[in-house]
Amino acid sequence: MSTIRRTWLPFLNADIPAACDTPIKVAEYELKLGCENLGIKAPALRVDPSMGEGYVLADAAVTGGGTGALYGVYAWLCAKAAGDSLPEGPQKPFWPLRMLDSWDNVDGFVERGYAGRSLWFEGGELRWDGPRIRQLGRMLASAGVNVLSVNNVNVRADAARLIEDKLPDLARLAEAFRPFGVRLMVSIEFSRPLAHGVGTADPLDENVGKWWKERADAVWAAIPDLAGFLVKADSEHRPGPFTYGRSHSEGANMLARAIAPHGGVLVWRAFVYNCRQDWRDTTTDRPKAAYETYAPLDGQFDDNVILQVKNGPFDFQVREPVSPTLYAMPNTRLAVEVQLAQEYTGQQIDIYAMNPMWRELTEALPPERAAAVAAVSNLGRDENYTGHPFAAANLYGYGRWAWDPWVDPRAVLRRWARLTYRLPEAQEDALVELLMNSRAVYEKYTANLGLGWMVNPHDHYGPNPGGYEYDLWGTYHKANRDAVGIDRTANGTGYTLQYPPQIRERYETPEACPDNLKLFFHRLRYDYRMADGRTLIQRLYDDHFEGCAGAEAMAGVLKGLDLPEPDRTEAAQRMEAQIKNAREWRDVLNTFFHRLSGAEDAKGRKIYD
Ligand code: GCV
Repeated sequence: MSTIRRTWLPFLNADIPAACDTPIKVAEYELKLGCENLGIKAPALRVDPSMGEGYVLADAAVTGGGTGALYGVYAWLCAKAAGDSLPEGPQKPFWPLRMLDSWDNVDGFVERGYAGRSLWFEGGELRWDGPRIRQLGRMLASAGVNVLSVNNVNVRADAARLIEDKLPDLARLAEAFRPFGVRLMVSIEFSRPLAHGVGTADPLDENVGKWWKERADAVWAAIPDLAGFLVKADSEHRPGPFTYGRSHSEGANMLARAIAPHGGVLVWRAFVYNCRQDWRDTTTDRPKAAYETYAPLDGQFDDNVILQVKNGPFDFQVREPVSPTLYAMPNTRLAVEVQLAQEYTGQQIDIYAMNPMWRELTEALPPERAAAVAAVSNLGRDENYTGHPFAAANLYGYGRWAWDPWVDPRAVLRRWARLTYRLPEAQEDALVELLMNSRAVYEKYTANLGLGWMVNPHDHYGPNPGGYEYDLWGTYHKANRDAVGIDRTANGTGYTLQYPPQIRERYETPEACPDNLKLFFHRLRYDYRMADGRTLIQRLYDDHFEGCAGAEAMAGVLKGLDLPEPDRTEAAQRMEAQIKNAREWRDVLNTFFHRLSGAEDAKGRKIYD
């Protein structure tokens, strides 16, 4: 018997019967269970199919379309449980596709997974625990996530079989998630026709198109509501149209046409760059790559193609400017991709709440620019699903942000904290502030002033300022004894020229550029004077010391919280690891810059020789 681990829905403390096989039946069940546990009178549940995913809440009634009724029930219960008033007027999601992308391999390993093995793959097979999947369905629906991509975008041979002989198993998984309004998506291998004797994967070859069309017909016959295919092509050694001298619109459109008759979307990732760069090559600047590949193709993608662009031009660093590709393609359906998996942001050991970061994204990029949103999942088989119990706030918060990109991050974190823990008021305030500041703290000890990539290569946890410096990945900071950073202005690599003029202006000079991105856009001398009068080197030292002290202060706050077990122990153990990590970052980065610059810390703190 698997455990129903408490989440942000502790009042839904029993397994949902498998017989609840539609969103309406789940809604009825949840409403009864939740109201019983909360000791309140259940409202009427009314279904109005014309409302789709939307709903209207009143004290006495929840009204919504099929999935909307389910969303409405969760919203109603959550508001009541939190002691908040019900939202007024019709509610509906901003983005119609709110995707969660799992990077699960069929052998059970999760690429960049920090919460255990896959929840649905093991030993090459699709295997899952019914109650756990239903609990996950409940979590996803209550957050508002409606698409789950099940397998890693790096599709290895066995995973390609998900749309072949493993299709019946995939159809069963789709069935398990369907009552929660969650449609599956599957990552496919662009070159797969080769494995079936087609002889080429050239997207303009008639037999290739025919092969994919037949595959799509079989896939949608088995899973009629499959959301679509997800593709990583010509990226980090994955096959793609470039092999055949074709463009990415030609590649994507071929696949899109195969699935269009079934209403599927073809999500094509824009994570394309030269991952075999010579560090001596100063003419290539990796952040420019996606724009160079895709901006010229604007308007050339079919209507059912969605180009999925990472939020920043590099790769989910702690802080990056918004990817210029997201401003450059008004005639293409775009999805913004964020990463819940804390690959570069503490690996679900260090606390890092993401809603404040997503809100900054909303402010920088009008949400209307994107047609959809996607997040790399932070889920795994750990009993609490997310490794760190607080990482659940990022799953919940992602759903809330995808529903309403203008949502107040503090309100989201407070809602999550209150529903999950119901702490005394002062403790809840302390937890919310801890979460709100967690990214700033982490940023200070690992990646201040926009300096990313000083991590241990490949693993991406812990400091290693030289780790990527002479490597192939195009991620250099070029620190020497005088200066650090890359000049990405018009006089440098020209990266800033990819932005519309009003955005470019913000970055073009070191004076205009916000501090938190200064060393992303500029190469500055250590004696450069920041606006507050400090030298750059002093600011580097100060931030590393302050970040580490911030982590230590978080530990003090955490100790004062009456969290229930096992969360208390799990959070405390991870906090200890976070402090060790923060000290390591502080000392390694300070020593690195001290050895290079020879500059003393104006405050005389300990910097190791
Ligand atoms: C799935 C980064 C990660 C890879 C990931 C890749 C991607 O490079 O380190 O693990 O591969 O991004 O987004 O495709």
